[in-house]
Amino acid sequence: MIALSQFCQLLKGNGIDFFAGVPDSLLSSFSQYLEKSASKEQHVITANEGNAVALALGHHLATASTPLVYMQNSGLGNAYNPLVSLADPEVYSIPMVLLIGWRGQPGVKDEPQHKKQGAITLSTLEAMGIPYLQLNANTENISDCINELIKKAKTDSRPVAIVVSKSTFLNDMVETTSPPKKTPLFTREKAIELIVNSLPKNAKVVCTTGMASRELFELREQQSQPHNNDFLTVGGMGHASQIALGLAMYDSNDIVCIDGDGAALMHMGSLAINGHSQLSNFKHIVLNNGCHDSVGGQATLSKKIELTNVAKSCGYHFSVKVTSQTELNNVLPNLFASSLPAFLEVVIDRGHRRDLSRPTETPLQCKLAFMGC
Ligand SMILES: Cc1ncc(C[n+]2csc(CCOP(=O)(O)OP(=O)(O)O)c2C)c(N)n1
Repeated sequence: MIALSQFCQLLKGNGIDFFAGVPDSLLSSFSQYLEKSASKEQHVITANEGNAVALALGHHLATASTPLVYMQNSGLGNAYNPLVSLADPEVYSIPMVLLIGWRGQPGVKDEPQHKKQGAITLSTLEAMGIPYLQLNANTENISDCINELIKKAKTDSRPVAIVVSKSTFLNDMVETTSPPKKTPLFTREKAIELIVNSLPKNAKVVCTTGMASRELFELREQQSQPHNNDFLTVGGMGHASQIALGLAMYDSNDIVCIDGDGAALMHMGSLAINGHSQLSNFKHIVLNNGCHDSVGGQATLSKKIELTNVAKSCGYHFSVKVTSQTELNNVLPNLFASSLPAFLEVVIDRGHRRDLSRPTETPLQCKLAFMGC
């Protein structure tokens, strides 16, 4: 494994001191390092990966330095446009280092949603003309390789990428034994249970990326309920509410989107489209734990903004925030009774069970069951 301290030292030695990105579980130790050592002028967790590239670009314009943008490879799609139509050497020619967590790497066991993205990660970078270095626990001469790659970014004034395999970094910098946490008061899992138990008859659920979908799947198993009313947005983070809207337009049942705060922020423009849809059967619930809990708990800004005001401004007719189980139970009937698009923010604690299982049905099986095929 590569000591995180050595890697960070190499970045520092190359003058890299500005970071923007969306967290990834493979890079969670790097996120912890940034949390500990970078000031808020040096590190921004952005809403999506394209934003991170744009922010880094702006940073370069202001300082002429070479920033680092980190992401999971599933975020490459979000980053693609500003990379090829702005940062590319044929346009503004901006030096930056992309640090990309390689989920779904061929030969490494991973979830179905990561397979394709993992298989095409290197060829996508090649098609984009982005020189890259693969970093894994066995990479030799990492100093030379990284120094050379960053030199290329600077001399050619272009984006370059470091593609990081699973279990590459040895976290030798951050205290890994966290202090004993108090038992969470109101978990995402509990919120999902209360929502599911109050769903109107025939309601369909579109659930967001990450642990929420795993928790929903497990809950249905525990309650011996079928999965055919649930669509799990296992990939495409941030798109659950538009999937729900697409459904709600042509399915008269109640369509309930269970969203995450990080996901809702990632493509917040969707709220305007949802809110103005005028659909009585569209219900949007954001479970706000103020962080990207599924990939390491890195902070979002969602507890610092009034999501209910955003939703109201975006045209949602009903927009309410609750902070306890009792409030949630009380408000759910009103949410479901709303005759225009309705929004509910549920403030919850961070954290999830370590022994949470994974969906045992394939995405294709789930889709067919959901569509009643
Ligand atoms: C485009 C994209 N970027 C990053 C990820 C990695 N990822 C998976 S879940 C997740 C966090 C989601 O946070 P939030 O919506 O707040 O839900 P929580 O995990 O807190 O329940 C991230 C960043 C991804 N799947 N897709």
